[in-house]
Amino acid sequence: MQLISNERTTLNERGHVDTQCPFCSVQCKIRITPQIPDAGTRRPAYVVEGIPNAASEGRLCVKGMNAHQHLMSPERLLHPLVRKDGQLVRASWEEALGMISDNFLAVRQRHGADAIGLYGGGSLTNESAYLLGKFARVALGTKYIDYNGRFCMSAAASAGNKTFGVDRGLTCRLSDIPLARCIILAGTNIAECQPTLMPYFTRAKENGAFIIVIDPRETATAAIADLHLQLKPGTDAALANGMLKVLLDEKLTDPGFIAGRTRGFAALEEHISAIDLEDVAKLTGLAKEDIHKAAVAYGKAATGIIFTARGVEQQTDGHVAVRNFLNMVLATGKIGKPGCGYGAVTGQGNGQGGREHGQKSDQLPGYRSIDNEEDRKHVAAVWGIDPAELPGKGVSAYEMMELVHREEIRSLLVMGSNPVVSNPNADLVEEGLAKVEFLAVADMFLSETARMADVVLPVTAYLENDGTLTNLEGRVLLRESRLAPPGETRHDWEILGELAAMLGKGRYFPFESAEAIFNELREASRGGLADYYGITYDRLRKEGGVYWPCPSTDSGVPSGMMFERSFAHADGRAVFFPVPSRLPQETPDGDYPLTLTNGRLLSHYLTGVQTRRSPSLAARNVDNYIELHPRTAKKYKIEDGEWVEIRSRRGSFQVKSRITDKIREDTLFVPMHWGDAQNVNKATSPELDPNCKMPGFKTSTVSIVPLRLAGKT
Ligand SMILES: Nc1nc2c(c(=O)[nH]1)N[C@H]1C(S)=C(S)[C@@H](COP(=O)(O)OP(=O)(O)OC[C@H]3O[C@@H](n4cnc5c(=O)[nH]c(N)nc54)[C@H](O)[C@@H]3O)O[C@H]1N2
Ligand SMILES: Nc1nc2c(c(=O)[nH]1)N[C@H]1C(S)=C(S)[C@@H](COP(=O)(O)OP(=O)(O)OC[C@H]3O[C@@H](n4cnc5c(=O)[nH]c(N)nc54)[C@H](O)[C@@H]3O)O[C@H]1N2
Ligand code: SF4
Ligand SMILES: [Mo]
Repeated sequence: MQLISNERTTLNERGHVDTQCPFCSVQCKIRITPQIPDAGTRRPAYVVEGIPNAASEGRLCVKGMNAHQHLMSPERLLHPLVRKDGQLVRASWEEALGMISDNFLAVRQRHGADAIGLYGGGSLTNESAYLLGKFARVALGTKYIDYNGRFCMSAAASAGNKTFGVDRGLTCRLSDIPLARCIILAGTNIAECQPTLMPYFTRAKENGAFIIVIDPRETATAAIADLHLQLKPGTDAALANGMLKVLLDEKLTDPGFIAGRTRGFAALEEHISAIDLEDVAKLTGLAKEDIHKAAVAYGKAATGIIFTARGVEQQTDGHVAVRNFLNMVLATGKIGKPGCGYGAVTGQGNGQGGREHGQKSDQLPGYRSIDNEEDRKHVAAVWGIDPAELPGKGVSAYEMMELVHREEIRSLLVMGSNPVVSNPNADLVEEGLAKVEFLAVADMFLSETARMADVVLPVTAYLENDGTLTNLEGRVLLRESRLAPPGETRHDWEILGELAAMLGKGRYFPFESAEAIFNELREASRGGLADYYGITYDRLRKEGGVYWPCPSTDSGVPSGMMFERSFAHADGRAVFFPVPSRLPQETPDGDYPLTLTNGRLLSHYLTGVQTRRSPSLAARNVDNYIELHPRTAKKYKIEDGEWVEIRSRRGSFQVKSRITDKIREDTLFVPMHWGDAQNVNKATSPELDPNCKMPGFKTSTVSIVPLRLAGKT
C-alpha cells in the first residue's frame, strides 16, 4: 500500500489523512476525510474508512472508526503538570523534566539505581519501547523495568519459547485461516477483540471448517462455532489433556512428524495414558462426549489451527495450559504448512513488537536474553558500553508494584499504562502508588494513575508521532505522523532522550527522529530471534509491511510461515511437555461461592482512558456491569439492572447486573474497562504463574450481593 506524502496537516483542512488504528493488534489502516463543518453545530464531521491492507483487508471496527475523537478530546493533556501543595498545576517542560531528573539522581545516590522503576506499555511504538529499555539500562542503570504486556502476552510468549524455541504470535499467516479444516478458538473472543478478523473465520466455515470455541460464555465468537465447549474457568489445561487422551487413543497423531520434528513424546504419552476422561469431564464441567467430539474433529481434519488468548493465558497455570494446546499441535503435526499452525492472539497495538525489544525485565532487543553473555555483549557493543555495565534481570510488572508498596522502589516512571486499574489486587497497587516517594506518568490523558503523579508529561498520539508497530501476524508496519503535535505535547522517545541528557547520558541518546532510533534497533536486534535488521522505513513504505524475522535488506519478502522445516531450538526440534490437570488456585467455598472471570467488550479498550474520551464509544457502555445466569440471580435475589457488590478476599467493587443465560451458572463475568469503584481488579487475585509471572486474572472466587442489601450482610 502506498502511503500519502509526509506533509503534516490538521484534520480540519480539506483532503484526507491515512493512518493506523491506535487500538488492537490487527493494526487496521485508516483514512480520515474531514467534511465541511455542519452549519448548525459548526462541529467538523469526519468520514472514516478502512484502507485495504494485508491484515484487515480494508475493514474497520467501531473503535477504529471513532479513534480520532479521543485524539481531539478537550481532555487531552497539552502541557506538563507538576504537583504543588497537593495540586497538579501547569509547569514548563524544563521544570517538569528537571523534577524527574533531580529525583532520579537523588534517589540513585541515596538508595542505588535499583530504587528507580520504569513501567512501559504495548501501545508504545517499537522505537519508544526500545528506547525505554535502553534508558533503564544505560541512562539509569536500574534492573527494574517491566511493562503491561506481562499481563497480556507472557504466558503464551514463554510457552512458544519453550515449545518452539521462539515466540511470534501467529506461526502462520492470517491467510492460512480460510485453509484450515478445523479451528479451535480457546479463550479468545475475536468477534469483540479483533472484529475485523472475523471474516477470515467465516470464510473458513464456508470452506467447510469445523469450528470449536472454548469459553465459559456464549460469546459473539461462539455464534460461529460448530461446537461450543462452555468449560469452568481455569480448566483449559485439563481439557487439553482430555483431548490429547482421545487423540492418542484414537491414533489420530502424526507419527512421522513426531519422530522427525519433535522430542519428549514418550514422556507425554506416559502422562496421557494415566488421564481419565471422566475426571477431565468433572474438572471442566463438560460432557465427555463433547470433549471426544472436539478431539476427533481436530485430529481427523487435514489441516487445523489452534488459537489461544487471554482466557487460557491469564491464569496461574497459563503457561502450561498453552503448552498443552501446543502438545496437541505437535502430536497431530499441524504446523509449518498451509492452513496449519498456532496463534496466540496478540492484544495491544504493538503487543508483539513491545515484547521483543527490551522493556521486559529479562530481555534485551531482538528478543535477546539479559542473562546470556553473548546477547549482553552484542547489545552492549551496539550501545557503546561495557557488558558489565548492563544490569541483570529485574522482576515482573505486578512484583514491581509490590516493591513500590514495600518502598523498595521509591521512584517510578510510567509510560503508556494505567497500572492502578489494570493490575490485579488494585487496592494494594493504589496504596503503593499513593505512598511512593515520586511518581511520573507520561500519558495523553489524566488517567487514574496520572491523577496520582507528582509529574505528568503530555505525549503525542497516534496521528502525531512516527514509529513502527508489529501486528499480531509478526508484520512490522510503519505509522507515519500526519498532524503536528498539539499544544506542548512531545513524543515518548523525545522525552526519554531529553531526560537522558539531563542525567548526563545524552551521548547515548543522540536521536533526532524515530527512524534514527529504528536504525539502531535494527542493529541491536541483528542476529537475534526477532531480527529486524533487514527492515527499513523505506522498505516499509514500499512493501506496506514486512514480517520478521528479516535478517537482510536484500533478501526476498519473508513468507510469514514459520517452522516449515525446523523449529528454533538448537536441534531444530519442538518439545513436548506433560501438563498436570490441576485446578485453579482459588476454589469456591462457602464465603466466596462463585467464580469471577473478566475480559472485554467491543466498544471499550483496556482501562477505557482513551475510549471513554470518544463520545461515540463512551455512549455505548456508560457503566460497568456483571453478567450472571438467571438461576444465580434468583439464588442471590438480584434483579436485572440493579447495582450489586462483588466481594473477594482482596476487595470489592460495584457494578450493574446483567442477567443472561449465555454464561455458566457458577461463573460471573465483568468487563475490565472501568476504574475506581467499578474496577474488577479490586477483587482479582495477585497469584502469579510461577513460569511467567502472569497474574491469575481470569479466575478468582467471589460473593455477590445486591447493593440495597450490601450494608446488611
Ligand atoms: N474491544 C476490545 N478489543 C481489544 C481490547 C479491548 O480492551 N477491547 N484489548 C486488546 C488486548 S490488549 C488484548 S490482550 C486482547 C484480548 O483478547 P481476548 O483474550 O479475546 O479477550 P478477553 O475478553 O480478555 O478474553 C477472551 C475470552 O476468554 C473467556 N474466558 C474467561 N475465562 C476463561 C477460561 O478459563 N478459559 C477459557 N477458555 N476462556 C475463558 C472470556 O469469557 C472471554 O470471552 O484484546 C485486544 N482487543
Ligand atoms: N482483570 C483484568 N485485568 C487486566 C486484563 C484482563 O483481561 N482482566 N488484561 C490485561 C491486559 S491483556 C493488558 S494489555 C493490560 C492493559 O492495561 P493498561 O496498561 O493499563 O492499558 P491502557 O488502559 O491501554 O493504558 C494505557 C495508558 O497509556 C496511554 N497511552 C496510550 N498510548 C500511549 C502512548 O503512545 N504513549 C504514552 N505515553 N501513553 C499512551 C493511555 O491514554 C492510557 O492511559 O491490562 C491487563 N489487566
Ligand atoms: S480496534 Fe483493532 S480491529 Fe478495530 S479498527 Fe482498531 S485495529 Fe482494527
Ligand atoms: Mo493485552
